[in-house]
Amino acid sequence: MQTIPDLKNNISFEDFKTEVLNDYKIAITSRECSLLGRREVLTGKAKFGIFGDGKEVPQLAMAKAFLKGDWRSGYYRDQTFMMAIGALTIEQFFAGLYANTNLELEPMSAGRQMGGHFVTHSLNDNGSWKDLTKQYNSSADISPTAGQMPRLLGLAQASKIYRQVDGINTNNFSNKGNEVAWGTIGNASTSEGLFFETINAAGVLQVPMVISIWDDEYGISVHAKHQTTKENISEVLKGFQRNNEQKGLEILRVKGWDYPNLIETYQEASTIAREEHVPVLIHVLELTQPQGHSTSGSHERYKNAERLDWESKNDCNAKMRQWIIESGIVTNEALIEIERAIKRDVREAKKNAWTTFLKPIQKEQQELLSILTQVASSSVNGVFIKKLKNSLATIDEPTRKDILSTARKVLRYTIGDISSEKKLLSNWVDALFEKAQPKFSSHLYSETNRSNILIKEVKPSYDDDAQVVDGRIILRDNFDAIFQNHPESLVFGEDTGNIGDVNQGLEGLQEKYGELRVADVGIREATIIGQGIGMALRGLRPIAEIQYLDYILYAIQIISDDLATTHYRTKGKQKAPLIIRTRGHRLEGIWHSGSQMGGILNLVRGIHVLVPRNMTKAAGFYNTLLQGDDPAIVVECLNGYRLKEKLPNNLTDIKTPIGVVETVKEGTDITLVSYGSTLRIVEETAKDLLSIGIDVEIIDVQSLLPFDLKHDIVKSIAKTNRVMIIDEDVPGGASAYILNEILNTQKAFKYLDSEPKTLTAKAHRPAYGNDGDYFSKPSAEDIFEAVYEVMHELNPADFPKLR
Ligand SMILES: Cc1ncc(C[n+]2csc(CCOP(=O)(O)OP(=O)(O)O)c2C)c(N)n1
Repeated sequence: MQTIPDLKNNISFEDFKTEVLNDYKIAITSRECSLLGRREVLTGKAKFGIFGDGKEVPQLAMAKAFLKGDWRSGYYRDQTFMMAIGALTIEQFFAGLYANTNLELEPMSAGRQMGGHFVTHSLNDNGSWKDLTKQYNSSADISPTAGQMPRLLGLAQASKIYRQVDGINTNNFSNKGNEVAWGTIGNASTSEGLFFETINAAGVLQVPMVISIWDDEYGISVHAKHQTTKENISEVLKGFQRNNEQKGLEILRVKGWDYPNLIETYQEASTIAREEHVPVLIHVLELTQPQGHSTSGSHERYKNAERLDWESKNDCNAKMRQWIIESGIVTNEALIEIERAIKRDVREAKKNAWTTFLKPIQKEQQELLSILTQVASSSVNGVFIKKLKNSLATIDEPTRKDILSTARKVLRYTIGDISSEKKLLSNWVDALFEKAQPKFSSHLYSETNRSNILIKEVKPSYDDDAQVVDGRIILRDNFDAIFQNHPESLVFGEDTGNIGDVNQGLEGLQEKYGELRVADVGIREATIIGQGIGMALRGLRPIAEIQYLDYILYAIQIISDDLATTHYRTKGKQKAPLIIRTRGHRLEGIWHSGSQMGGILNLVRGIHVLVPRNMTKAAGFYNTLLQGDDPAIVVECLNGYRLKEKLPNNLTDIKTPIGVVETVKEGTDITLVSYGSTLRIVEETAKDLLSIGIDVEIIDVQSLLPFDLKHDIVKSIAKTNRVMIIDEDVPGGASAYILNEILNTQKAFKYLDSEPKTLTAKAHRPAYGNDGDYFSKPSAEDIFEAVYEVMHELNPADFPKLR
C-alpha cells in the first residue's frame, strides 16, 4: 500500500499514473477504515474512535517527502500517512481499535493506547537499537493537544547535533544530520502554549523541522474565530517568517485537497529543512472532517447546513478523484472498480482483525466454562454456579473482564468447599492474572539488562590527604569526565552554557565542549524537556536542566504525559533515557521552596526520582544513569553547592545505586526516614537527641522512585519498633508516599510499638526569609520535639513532658 517517497517530476506518464492511482488507493483505503471504524464503535466492538477522514490527501504528500531516517511527531489524524509509509496495515488499524494486547498484531501500543495513536519500533526485544536510518520513524503519539510539539523540537535538534558535533558514533541514528522531523497538529491545537513555545524555539535553534497544520476550521465544536487571532494561524505567525537578513521559519500555505500542489509544497519544505536546517511550517487549509471529531458526537450539532454542504463538496478525496478523471489518468468507471475492491478488502481485513483479537479470549472462556462445569457439580452452591456459568456461555464475544469476573464470583460460592475442583478454579484465576496482568502493566521501566536498577554501586574512595572542596567542584569535575567519555551526552538549560549554570556546576565546560553540547536555551521549561525527549529517542544522551525544582511545574505535563509513558505506551519499543537535572530543597519563599515532591512523585511513574543529599552522591547518580535506559529526575540540594566535601580519588567511576537507601547513623530507639537537605537537619538534631539519651537510627531514602527495593527500612524498624518520616513537603505529600511504601509494601506495621509519625512542612507554600522557613518547614527543634514526644509517650518517667 506504501507510497513511493520523494516523487520527482521526471518520470514517465505511465509511472506517474501508477503512482497517482496507488496514492488514491491509500486515501480510499484509509477513508474506508474510518467509516467502518466508526461503525465498530457504534456497534460496541470498540470503545472509542477518532479517525483521519478528511485529512487523507495532504498526508500522501507528506509521506512522499518523508525519507528513511526521518521522524514524525504527530497526532490522531495521521492514519493515512502511517499507511503511506508502510507502517500501518488495515488489520493493524482495526487491532488498535479493538485494543488487541498482542504487540505483533497491534504494533502501535499493544492495546495500551486508543486507536489513532501511532508509533514505529526503535528497539529490538532486548532493548538494543534498530538501525533507525534504514526505517521510517514515528515517535509515539499522546492525546493531550499539542503535546507532540516539545518532543518534535528534540527530534529535529538531534539532526543538528549529529551534523555539527564531531566524535559521536552516528551508526543507527543519523546520516550526517540529514533527517527531518515532521510534526502534525490540528488548527485548534495551535492555541496551546506548547505550540508557540515550540515554534519560537525552532526559529531560534534553526533545526530541520516541518510542521503541518491540518486546518479544518474547528476544534471539536469550537470554530477558529474562538481559537485563533484573525482566524488564521499562518497569518498570525508571519513575524516568524525568515528573510534575507534574519533567520526564522519558512511558512508555506497550500490547500488540503490540491494533490499536485501538495506534492510540490512538501518537496520544497523537505529540501529547505533537510539541506538548510531551517524549520518550515505548512499551513494546510480547506480540510474537512466528514464524520465529525470522534465517535463521541456528531458534527451536525455544531456545523450549519452551509458548512456541511461546503465540506461535502471540498472533501479532499472527492477532489482528488475529480482531478484524476479530469487529468485523464483513468475513467470514472475504473475508479468505481478500484473503490469497490477496496471496500471489500477493508471489510475482509476488519473481520480478520476481529477474529484474531477474539480467538484467544474465547479460548479462555471455553477453558473456564469447562472448569465451572466441574466446580458446579462438586459444590453445594452448584445451582448458583451453574447460573453464572450459563450466563458467561451466552456471551459470544467476551472480554477478559467478563471471564475473570465470572470466575471470581464463582469462587465466592466455593468458600465453604474443600475440593480439588475449587483448587483448580483458584489456580486457573491466578494463572490467568499472571498471564494477562503484564499485558496491561509491563514495561513501565526498562526490563532489559540496561535497567537502571541493575547498575552496581561503586563507592567513592578517598586518599588520606583528600582535598576538601565545594560540592559544585565535585559536580563540575564529574560532568567534565562525562562529556569526555560520552560524546553523545550534552546538557542544556537556562544559564547552563556561558556561565556554567547558576551554581557553576558546569563552569568552563562550554568553552571545552562547545555551544551545542553545553548550551544556553530560552526560558521555556516544557520544550527544554521536549528537546531532551526527542534527542533521547534518537540515541543521544541529553541532560536537560530545569533551573529550579519549582519551575518543573511548567514542564510537568510533558514529563508526565510524554516522558513517563514513552516506554510503557510503546510496550518497550521506544526509550527516552533523558536525565533531568534540577536543584531544589530547602530554598526559601513561595516559588523557591523546591519541595513539591509529593506532586511530582505521583505524576511521574515511569521515571526515577533521585534526591542525593550531597554532590558526591549526585555525581554517582549521573554516572549510574548514563549506563542505564530509564529516564530520571535528579534533584540536587540547593544549599549543597558551597558545602565542603572530600574529593574522591575515583570520582568518575563512582556510581550511586538506584532504589537503595543508606543508613547514615545507626541507633536503637526510633528510625528516622528522610532525604535531601532535610536529612542534614535530622543528622544535626540526632546529636542533640543523643545528648539526652535518645539514640535514633537515620535512613537516607535518596531514591524516592524506585523506593528501597531491598526493604532496608523495615529491617531497621524491626530493630527500633518506631518510625518517623521527616519531609519538607506538605502534609500528605512525599511523606504519605513514603509511609505507604513502609506500611503497605514493606508491612512494617507488624513491628511497630508506637504510632508511625510524619513530620512535614505546613500545608501552605513556605513563606520567605529565615523566619518564613522556620515557621513553614520542619526545623531542628520541631524534629527534636517530635522525637522526644514519641519517647515521652513510651517512657514519661525518663522523658517528662517538654512543653
Ligand atoms: C490538553 C487537551 N485539551 C483538550 C483535549 C480534548 N480534545 C481532543 S481533540 C480536541 C480538538 C482538537 O482540534 P484540532 O487541533 O483542530 O484537531 P482536529 O481534531 O480538528 O484534527 C480537543 C479539545 C485534549 N485531548 N487535550
